Amino acid sequence: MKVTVLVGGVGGARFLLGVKAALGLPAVGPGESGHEITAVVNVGDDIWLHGLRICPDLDTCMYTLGGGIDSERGWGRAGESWAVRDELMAYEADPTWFGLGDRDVATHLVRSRMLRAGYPLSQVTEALCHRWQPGVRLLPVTDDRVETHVVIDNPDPGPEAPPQIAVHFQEWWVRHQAKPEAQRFASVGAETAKVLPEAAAAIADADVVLVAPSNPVVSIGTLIQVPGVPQALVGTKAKIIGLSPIVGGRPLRGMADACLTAIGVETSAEAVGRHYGGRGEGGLLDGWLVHTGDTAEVPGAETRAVPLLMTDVEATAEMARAAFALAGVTP
Ligand code: FO1
Repeated sequence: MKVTVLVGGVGGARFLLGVKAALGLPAVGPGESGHEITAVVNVGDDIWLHGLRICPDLDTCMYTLGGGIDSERGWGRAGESWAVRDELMAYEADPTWFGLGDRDVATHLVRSRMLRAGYPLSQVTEALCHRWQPGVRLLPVTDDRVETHVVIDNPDPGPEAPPQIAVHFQEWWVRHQAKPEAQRFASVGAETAKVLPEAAAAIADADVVLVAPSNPVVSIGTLIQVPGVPQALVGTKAKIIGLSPIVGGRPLRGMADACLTAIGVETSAEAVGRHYGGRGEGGLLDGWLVHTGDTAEVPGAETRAVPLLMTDVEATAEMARAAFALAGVTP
């Protein structure tokens, strides 16, 4: 069975562990099962810092599925040390608000060297995954630069200063902890970007497409706006099943509520499902899984309530199985 999963960062990576387990693969590392899992990953969080290209969502998926993640943080490497970061701070080399671990820096050095040599991000990712063996095909949604920037009120509006400024998503998310009210999100580069052909094909040829419980605005929202993705989603014969990242009116991790509020969407499983839209009404979803106890009416999509807490791999595998069942496919 060909399973294609649209993913962002931490939640998406954890969900992929369960998808692998549900298909008889070891959660971490490579395996043989006759099934093909392709993860189409958001690149909107990516950023150039200190001359290095950092791809948080791709790295979180690669490290999580390859066994190198620091599972407490949900990003970066296990067993990390911070000498480079501390030296950068000693030089007062801005930005100092983004923590680059020493082991993680090696990933960014390899990636940046390959990008500068002209390799596209998809080939860079394939090369990095040769070491990590994630057991799924990890594809950036595009090889092009698409970055999420956030428009906020100018924190120091001098007489000449503009009333609003745009900051990179990472600055809003990490430096400001998503506190400044996001006036809107801009996907810089989206208008000229094009979907990675292999990613479009993975959506078009899938037996089922899953929308991971990732941030519905800056991860899934950014991903499905890349030119070529909407066409692939409309055209696929596969059922498209989403899993709510909002449980009991709250995001399980991260600050998706700050993002949803910014776009005028209530923080609830039903509101996110309606935001994605039912496929029968021209939206994204054939099916929408919400957590037991939550309810959701999504016109044009079938909704089911199942446990959606990714407490361990088996619980997450059950979520994937529920999504397969809602799609009417059996591995
Ligand atoms: N998140 C933080 O809250 N603080 C950090 O210093 C930080 C550094 C970092 C370095 C590499 C990386 O891949 C991710 C990092 N993140 C950090 C997480 C990152 O902001 C988020 O994982 C995603 O961008 C949101 O999905």
